[in-house]
Amino acid sequence: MTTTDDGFLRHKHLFTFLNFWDENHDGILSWEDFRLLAEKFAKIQRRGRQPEKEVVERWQSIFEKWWNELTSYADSNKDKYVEFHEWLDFFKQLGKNTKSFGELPEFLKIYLQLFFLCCDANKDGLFCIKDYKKYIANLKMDTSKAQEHFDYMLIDEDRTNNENALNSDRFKATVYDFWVSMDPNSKGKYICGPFDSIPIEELEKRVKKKP
Ligand SMILES: [Ca+2]
Ligand SMILES: [Ca+2]
Ligand SMILES: [Ca+2]
Repeated sequence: MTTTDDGFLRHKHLFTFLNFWDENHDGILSWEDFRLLAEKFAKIQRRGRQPEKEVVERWQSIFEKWWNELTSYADSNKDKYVEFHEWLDFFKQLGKNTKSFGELPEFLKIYLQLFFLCCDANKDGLFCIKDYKKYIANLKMDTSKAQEHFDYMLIDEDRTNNENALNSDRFKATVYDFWVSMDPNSKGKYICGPFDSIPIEELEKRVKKKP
């Protein structure tokens, strides 16, 4: 595959689609994935202990809303599956129709807030290199370039105002950039992890069509 801008967007999204959302690893998104993610988040909230029924139910209701909202935008053939091409079209459209994270659909704004809270491991309201390394290591991703990738994301504001860290707005803007930017040199490309540590061809093999 050649490195077209489209290939770059595909590569980033294949990485997150398969590693963060396709929880049952069947190469396609369905309610089953979101149900499993709700259980996973309930367990994270209880720091690995078996979560109480109410905690699981609360997460399920959040993820149910997210699933309904995602399918309302992305499930273009209305078969209750979100195939990868539908997912990618959804983010391409967002890139055309929005200018910043503040204009995203509600569930993605909530997701960003939650993602920031999860990543800010020491809860100081900033995302620093230690938080980034912890995040990469927790997800068992390649940590060898974490420092280099983190430095790449920083802008002057992060360096001068926040001692080389991203505040929550900067974090959200950077994930937004990851989601929509077609520019292979964009600053946000490593915020979700070293997507290019896995060749795109390898990721493509894991994507499936509806059974
Ligand atoms: Ca799945
Ligand atoms: Ca579909
Ligand atoms: Ca922090």
